Amino acid sequence: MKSVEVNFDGLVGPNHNYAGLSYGNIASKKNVQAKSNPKAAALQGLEKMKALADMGLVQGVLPPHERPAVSTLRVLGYSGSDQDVIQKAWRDNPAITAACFSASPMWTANAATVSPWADTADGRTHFTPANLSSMFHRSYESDFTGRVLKTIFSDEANFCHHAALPSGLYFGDEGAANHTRLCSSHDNSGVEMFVFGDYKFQPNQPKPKKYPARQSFEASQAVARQHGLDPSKVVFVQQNPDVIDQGVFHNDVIAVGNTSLLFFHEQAFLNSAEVVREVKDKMLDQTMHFVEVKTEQVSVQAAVNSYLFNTQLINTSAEGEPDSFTIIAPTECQETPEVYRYLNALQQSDSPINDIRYFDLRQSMKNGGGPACLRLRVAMNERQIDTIKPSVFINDDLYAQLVAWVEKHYRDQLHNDDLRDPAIIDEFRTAFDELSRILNLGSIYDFQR
Ligand code: SUG
Repeated sequence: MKSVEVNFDGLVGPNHNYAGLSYGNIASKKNVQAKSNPKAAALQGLEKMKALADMGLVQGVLPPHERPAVSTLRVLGYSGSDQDVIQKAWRDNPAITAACFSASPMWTANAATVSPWADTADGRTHFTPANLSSMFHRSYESDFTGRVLKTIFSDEANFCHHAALPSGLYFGDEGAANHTRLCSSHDNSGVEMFVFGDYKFQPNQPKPKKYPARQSFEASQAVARQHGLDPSKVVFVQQNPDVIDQGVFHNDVIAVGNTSLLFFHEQAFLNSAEVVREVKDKMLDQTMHFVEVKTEQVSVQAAVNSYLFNTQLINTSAEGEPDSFTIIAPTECQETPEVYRYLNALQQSDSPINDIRYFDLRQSMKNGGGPACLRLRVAMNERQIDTIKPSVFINDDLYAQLVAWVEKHYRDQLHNDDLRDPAIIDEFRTAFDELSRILNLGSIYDFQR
């Protein structure tokens, strides 16, 4: 039964804003308090989804989370009506309240780690929502993420859902942003590569000095264990702590892989040569392409500014033909001269990367989220796809409905101070309520229950 890559992109919420919430994420810090354009952000994301669907990929959509996160503020001791909770919290604690308005769940590469059926002991596809413990505004995403994943991937014969790992830094887990599956085809078992920032239970190991390592070794190991992966097909790789200190807060800012291709910067890992050797060994006789970018070709700084490695690698290989890939890149790659030069040369070279398409995702990029951050990959076979409600898959009709929904409900300018407007809660809820009907997800939001 043929298996394919399905991307589930996060739909940007009407609350998209720049609050400077992510320490170690340079774009987030740089754009703090800038005016956002939620309408443009959502339309840019939808355009990418539509383009991938038009390329023949199965493209899904995940809904934005309810914001403001009244339930989180209640856990923090605020009470009364929803309006009371928000207004008291704004008066008392503007920083915490701003963090309860973030649209960060749009970056669904951080929603969960997914191990497809071909790799797992029980032949089901396993999901672990990421606890995102390292940043407060993301640390409460996992409950709703788990609810959405269980609603969409509801067939227990095909899908298995785990709880997020224990919260706190010991098991900090950032999901698929630090996980890559390499395989000859989605119908065959592959090698799952888990990239972590540091060890939490082993002293005297290298770690970043300036910015936090968001993913721990112990978290990566726990996810691999609970997904029932064969240890001889798993690779644990330490990120180079020096690049974390240069703004590489997730591995997907400096490396990306898909099926038979690993595209990475030479400084991405603590020991790149060892990574290549171990992947080759564990892939046994399956073909692998390694495209390693040298510092003299692209500096780490240029990679971080342009998000060269936060590109999507789309496998466009035809049966019986040599492997071939298309890169989905942000327009910042065209605007960063050394990166654009590199990409043009790459396309002409004998690497399997044959085509590059550029997308304007500036609204997301200004918070440190590129094309690959916006999608969660789930390789699925036809039987699994058939168990999923068609209402979450992008086609011309759903695309048109979502564009109309965005046009109707989203502002084209939002400043952080606007979030204090008491009327904004109803404005957002009206949009979320309508969306849950468009996507046919039932009463998924807290305010609907
Ligand atoms: O976690 N930015 C996100 C960006 C996530 C990118 N995802 C991947 N690389 N996979 C983060 O740092 C900024 C929000 C703000 O500052 O308003 C933010 O959360």
